[in-house]
Amino acid sequence: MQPRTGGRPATPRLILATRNAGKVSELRAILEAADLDVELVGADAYPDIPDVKETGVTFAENALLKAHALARATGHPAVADDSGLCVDVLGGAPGIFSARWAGTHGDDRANLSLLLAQLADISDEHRAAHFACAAALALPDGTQRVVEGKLEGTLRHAPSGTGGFGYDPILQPLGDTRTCAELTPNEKNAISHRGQAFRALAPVVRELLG
Ligand code: ITT
Repeated sequence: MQPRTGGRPATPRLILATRNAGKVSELRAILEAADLDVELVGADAYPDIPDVKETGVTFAENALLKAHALARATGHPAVADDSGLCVDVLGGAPGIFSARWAGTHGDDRANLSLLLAQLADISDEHRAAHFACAAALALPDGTQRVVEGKLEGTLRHAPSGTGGFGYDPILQPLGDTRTCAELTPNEKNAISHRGQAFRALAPVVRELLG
């Protein structure tokens, strides 16, 4: 049962476990498009809560770890996502290590250069890769759900485009001639792993919070 204010159900608060404002806007737009009345806030609204160590070995495990930690700490439902690039010829690596592939967390330029160097001798036909995303919703009582999204493509030999972040300049989605870094934000959200996972989350939010 929702708490009531002035006879109307209070708008439930949903925390997104990220300090990335772009992710918060993306999920907010998707929840609004699904006509869901929730107050979405990023982890920045809770600066005293420490970041969670990503000790899982799958995207889903890491997303669940982050979502549960935030739900427990805030007493509100929480969403977390974990994503990365999986390269077929590398057996799925960098995978969960995507953000720190070259050693320093979030050094996009070094990560991309290292990956390109590792794949230098690999021909086009063996350069299949995909972005993967798991998005988890956890409630303070321990209830949990996970959904996933995937964007398949091939890896270029050199970066192209200035949009996006991370490995966007080298992933060319199947069926397109541009890299993700050459797509507009709307074009990327429409096909991206995270866009798919967040859209799959909307009915789950409705089921558990609506
Ligand atoms: P949080 O603060 O929300 O955890 P993050 O950037 O550390 O964001 P992500 O799980 O979203 O963590 O992504 C991990 C890495 O995977 C990221 O640093 C990129 O290298 C890569 N990656 C994920 N999504 C990507 C995308 O849409 N385009 C390019 N690279 C992506």
